[in-house]
Amino acid sequence: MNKYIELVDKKLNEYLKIEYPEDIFKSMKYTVTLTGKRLRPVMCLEACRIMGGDINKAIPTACAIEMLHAQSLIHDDLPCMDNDDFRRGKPSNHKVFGEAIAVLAGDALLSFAPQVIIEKSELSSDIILKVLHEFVKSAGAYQLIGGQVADILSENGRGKLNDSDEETLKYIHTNKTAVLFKLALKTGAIIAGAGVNEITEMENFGQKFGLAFQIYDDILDEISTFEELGKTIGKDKEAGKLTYVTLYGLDNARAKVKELIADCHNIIDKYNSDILKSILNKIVDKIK
Ligand code: GRG
Repeated sequence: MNKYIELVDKKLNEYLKIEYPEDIFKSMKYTVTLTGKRLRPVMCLEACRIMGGDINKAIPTACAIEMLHAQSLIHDDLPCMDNDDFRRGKPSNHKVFGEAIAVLAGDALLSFAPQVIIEKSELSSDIILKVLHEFVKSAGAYQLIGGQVADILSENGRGKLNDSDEETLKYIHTNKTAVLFKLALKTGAIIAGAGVNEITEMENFGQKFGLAFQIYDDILDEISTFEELGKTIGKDKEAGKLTYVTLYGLDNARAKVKELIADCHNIIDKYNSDILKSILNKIVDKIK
């Protein structure tokens, strides 16, 4: 896992060159290169490896997905959204560069990421097109942006899907969080040339993992510390946000994470991936 992270960090630094006007490139690079867990690029590379592919071919896509993730964090922290002053243990992007540059840095990452996939991938144009299709679908209003909008509306109990908290919560978790894990695992498998069934298995794994990860994130928002998470805690409750914890309580949330992680193990056990297994185990260990 550390080898993957080193590789991704090296390439992210290489791709994000600082040119005139420096502020925008510095702002883009700031959030992307701050220390994060790098779960999405690691999952992309590992999905490629377990499907028999060459991980070097998946590196541009893995980095592009981390850029998309960083973009969503920059915009999520803005005063008009979650209004968070800290991210990854450091001041949020807009606190360092100002709101105008932070908005533009997010926008710029959103267009630079697919550019990296196109320019840096040593893949056939057929595979690049498939990867780009997954990328733009995931980032758009039918998925990531839709998830964020439903999340914002939930603060005031508005915009419920079918008037149901349960359905709304599943929509938010699927589109705001699971989407990028699914994108990472699916594109890793596509780059490896995996078959339809294996690609679907990776997508199912990403969906279950994403739901578990968002509930885990919401549990940590209640039980963890600023020092451990690197961001302000307890904000969900304060904002009256719809989360698994606010809806069902901590004990039920812990039980749900364990159930989803067990499902994830059932999907990937046959692939013998120590990396994916250790990610799953860490999630369960942290909420004990
Ligand atoms: C695509 C234009 C466009 C906008 C995106 C702002 C937004 C719309 C979406 C926000 C989505 C969001 C912030 C989801 C939270 C997902 C989540 C649990 C993030 C934390 O992930 P970690 O813990 O973070 O993997 P690190 O820092 O370790 O990478």
